[in-house]
Amino acid sequence: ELRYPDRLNCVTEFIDRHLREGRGGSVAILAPGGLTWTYADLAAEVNRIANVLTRELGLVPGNRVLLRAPNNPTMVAAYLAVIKAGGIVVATMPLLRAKELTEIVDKAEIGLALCDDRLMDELAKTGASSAFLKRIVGFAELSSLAAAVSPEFAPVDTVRDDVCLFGFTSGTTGKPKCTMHFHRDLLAICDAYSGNVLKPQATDRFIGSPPLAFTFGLGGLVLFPFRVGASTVLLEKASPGDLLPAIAEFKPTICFTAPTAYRAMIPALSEHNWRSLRKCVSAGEALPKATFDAWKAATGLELMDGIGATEMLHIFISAPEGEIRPGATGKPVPGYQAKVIGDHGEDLPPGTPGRLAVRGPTGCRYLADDRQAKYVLAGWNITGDTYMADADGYFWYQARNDDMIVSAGYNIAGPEVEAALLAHPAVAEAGVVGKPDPERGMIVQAYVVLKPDFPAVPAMAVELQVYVKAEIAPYKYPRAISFVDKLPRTETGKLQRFTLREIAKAEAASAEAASAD
Ligand code: 3UK
Repeated sequence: ELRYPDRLNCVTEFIDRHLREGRGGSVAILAPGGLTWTYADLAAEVNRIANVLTRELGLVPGNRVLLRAPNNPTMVAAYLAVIKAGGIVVATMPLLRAKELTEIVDKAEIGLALCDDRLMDELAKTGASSAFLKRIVGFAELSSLAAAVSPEFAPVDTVRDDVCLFGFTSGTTGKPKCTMHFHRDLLAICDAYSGNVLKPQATDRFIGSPPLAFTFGLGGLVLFPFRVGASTVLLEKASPGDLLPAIAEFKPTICFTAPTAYRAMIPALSEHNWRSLRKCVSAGEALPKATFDAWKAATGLELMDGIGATEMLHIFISAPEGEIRPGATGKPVPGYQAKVIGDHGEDLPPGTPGRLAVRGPTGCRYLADDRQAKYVLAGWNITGDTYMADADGYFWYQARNDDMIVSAGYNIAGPEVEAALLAHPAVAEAGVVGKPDPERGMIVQAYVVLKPDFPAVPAMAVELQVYVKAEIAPYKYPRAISFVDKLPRTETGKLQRFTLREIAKAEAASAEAASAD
């Protein structure tokens, strides 16, 4: 069980403790352009910003502060300064537009924003129209204010159950959901997932692509390294094409990114020196076995899959090295419980797919949302995923609950068909959804990105259909295959099946109109 003192400001554990224990000279942050911050440098920067927040910007404990920036050192310092000053961080994705920022500002009742100057425009539109947002401070102004104040700041004396961060997820549709996390949660994800599954050392160096506004990135690129006094490489640009050269330059040992990025890096591995890598974590969406196998064949490393959620802050099902089963997500992380339940909440036996429910120290608490009554039952969070448990307690991902395709009475999981397609040597990416069909209700429609040098011709579609029929139950094969240049994805690396479903629906409607003519 995870125990923390009643009075706790988590930033003291992530930074001040290292100074107290003589590690102030260890490197905390590296960034392109030669920037290096030790833990002492980081502590001073955090303290200066905390002084600006409390003395000049009027922050009082419990205030919510919006952060908007790419992954860079000032973003991290501002993040930790808000928490050290007793505030609540609301970090936002760099690609969000004014409309989405306004929804967040209104829902979280945010009065102050700290913003990288390059991302100011959309936020300024929000500020102009908001009843809540009173002040936006650019990073350049923040730095000049910070340079004029003391590098000492005593942490605000919060308790372990004080909220210190709001996590927003937009989901695929509708209004953004907001979940609340405590000071102790930020330590708990380090001590439960990172400490038991990832097991980093102070000598490790972390790198990766997820934005810090995505809690996958916050954990993997800030909290896990800082918990053990390790270092992190922050990249403002971290597409697969940027990540490999950065790995060659900075020689990190631990990498965090999404399955699609690992797939995209495989063909280019031979052109870069990636051999410093020891552990590679994959999350955000399902890791197909074909991707696991291809990464292992190319690097000798076993990708560490893990399912996490903003609701639970980080990963709650995964497997340590030596216990990985390719194709399975893993077992509940120590400290968490997971189960597969039926439509009426009953436990389902091994081998039966059903709804995933998870319970643990870090969630789930929605802010002002009737989702709490619907999706959190007796402490168990219903994640919205269909999973199957096996007799050994491993959990196997099937689909998002609404990504099941019902075709001529069969239930077909889109991701299973995608995984089968990805095992074919010609396929780079695949997205599979239901397409309305007058006879079958739905047919299985695949959108496929081919690898370079494979022709997008009808014979290729037939070859893929034959291939899938041999890999999985034949009734699951994609009756329709379209070749596309790329698939729609979120900033967090998730396939936007919602968008694919709309495309499929429009295609079906126009096909029907054409046949009626
Ligand atoms: C899906 C996965 C299969 C799944 C997240 C690690 O993704 C994160 O949080 P979100 O709130 O989305 C949660 C949903 O994403 N998912 C995530 N990982 C996996 N599906 N296999 C996986 N390994 O539908 C889940 O319900 O954006 C991931 C750490 C922190 C996070 N916030």
